[in-house]
Amino acid sequence: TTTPPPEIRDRSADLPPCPETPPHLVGAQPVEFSHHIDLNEVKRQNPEVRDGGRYMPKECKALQKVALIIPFRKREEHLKYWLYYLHPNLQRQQLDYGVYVIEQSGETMFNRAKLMNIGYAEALKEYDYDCFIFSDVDLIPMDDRNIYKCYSQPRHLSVSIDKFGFRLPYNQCFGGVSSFSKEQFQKINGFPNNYWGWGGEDDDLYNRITFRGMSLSRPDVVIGRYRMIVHERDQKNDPNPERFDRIGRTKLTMDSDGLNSLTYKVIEVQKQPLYTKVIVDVGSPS
Ligand code: UD2
Ligand code: MN
Repeated sequence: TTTPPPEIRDRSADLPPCPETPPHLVGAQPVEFSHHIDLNEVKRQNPEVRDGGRYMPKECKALQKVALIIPFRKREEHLKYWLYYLHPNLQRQQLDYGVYVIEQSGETMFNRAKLMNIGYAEALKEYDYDCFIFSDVDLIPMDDRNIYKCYSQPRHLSVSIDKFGFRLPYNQCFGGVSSFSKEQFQKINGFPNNYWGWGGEDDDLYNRITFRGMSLSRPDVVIGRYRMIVHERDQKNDPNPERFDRIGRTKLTMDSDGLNSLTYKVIEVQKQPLYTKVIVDVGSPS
């Protein structure tokens, strides 16, 4: 016989595929940041989320395997809200998903884009993900019809943020939350690794998409509503003075700076109840 024993068979293999439109979505929902979040409580409220922040629906076979990548340093409170609001959403969206918090160790200048590339590489070491959501830790969707999956084009999900009056600040804006299939992400060679400090890396990513002949997909401004937790600019994330020059050179740099030139050191991988934390040494500007 060629049938594997049941214990090594994929539990979801015999299930019907999940429907294109998840049946239990609630639509618009209130989001606020005044109450204190206890992660033990969040864990109890999400009993089906397994250690490391993994979940897959048991009623159907998920349409996509999604890794959520969050760049992180010293934003513990924001992360609590993110986990509190997103876990219930992602389960209602019937995704087979895992949450990866990529923490930059040390006090060097923050490098958001490189942390995203590292998250992509580390998530793929664990599971055969086919879709990657890159999300700031401080952005919470206000509508669960904004599905955290991949589309036929790279997607900008955070189109309508309270901080910007619920509209796009500029048309090429690509910051906040985005999604890429594995194929789309490889096609652009991932994020640039050489943006240290605040700004520009999201515009470089936008350039990469257009230079590879792709376009952006977006939800409408109602479904794409978000709240951003109010915060000051962090230490060691000062505006990058090189950003304007760099985004003018994406075409020349994108083939040699990205996934194919990524180097870093993993310091520790922690399986927390609601997420996987990967602490990394990203190096310093070269
Ligand atoms: C904008 C963009 C963001 C990024 C950034 C420039 C939107 C909605 N957001 O956000 O995607 O392009 O500008 O780099 O357009 N972080 C930490 N610890 C730190 C510093 C940063 O965890 O010390 C992480 C965290 O996930 C944070 C993200 O990096 O949300 C972006 O940093 P930010 O929130 O300070 O930047 P912001 O709000 O201007
Ligand atoms: Mn922010």
